[in-house]
Amino acid sequence: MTLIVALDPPQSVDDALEWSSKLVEEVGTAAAGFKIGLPLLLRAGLPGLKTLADKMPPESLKIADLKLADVGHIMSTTAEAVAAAGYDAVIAHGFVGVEGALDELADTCRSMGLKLIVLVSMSHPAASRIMDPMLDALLEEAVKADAWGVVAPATRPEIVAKARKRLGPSYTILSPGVGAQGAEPGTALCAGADYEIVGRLITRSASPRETAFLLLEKQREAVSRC
Ligand code: BMP
Repeated sequence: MTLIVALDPPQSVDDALEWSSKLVEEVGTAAAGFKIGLPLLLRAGLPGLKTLADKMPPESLKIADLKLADVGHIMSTTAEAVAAAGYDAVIAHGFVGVEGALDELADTCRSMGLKLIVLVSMSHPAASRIMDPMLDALLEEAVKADAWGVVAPATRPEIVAKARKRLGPSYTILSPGVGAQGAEPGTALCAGADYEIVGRLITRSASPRETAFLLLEKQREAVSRC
């Protein structure tokens, strides 16, 4: 499976936890995993995130995307909290670097059995100007931190390809930007990603389950051609 669903509730939804739980139930094992972020944490709280994690299929990746970017002990404390709530991966910004930041977080992740995912570029336009000139350095930090994987944008598949070339096959690459942000399903997979992270295309569709399966089919078609 090559799909991670981003559970970002719109502000218009009354009960963000119910909205997310329904999506988890509908999409189920069509997704390899689910990603939560600040919009859901702020509305459901940590107990809500725990309730949600318990509803996710046991084998699914449960990613806490809080885009950590702080000194080591603060990121570590945050990681411990999300691990206790049932999540098995955390995302941190690569730009904070290893010494005094990602090194401590990496130790905590190891001791808690958490996967560390380092963000090395982003899917929005400004990232190509601000972050991409630092791509090589950010990838080095991810390697030095012994990350499990990195985030790289489906909207700029050449960045995904560069990341794969530098990291080799043993790292996991996760790519957001498919659907609402314009990248076609399969674009990032063809460039070397393992998973595409998809939010609104699925979560705002009339039939999230059907849309998820359609997307998987489109990914398969694209991969068969690349
Ligand atoms: P959507 O498919 O609705 O655009 O959602 C994309 C998801 O991926 C959001 O949860 C967002 O926080 C995340 N994301 C992103 O869009 N670009 C990045 O560079 C990094 C992300 O984590």
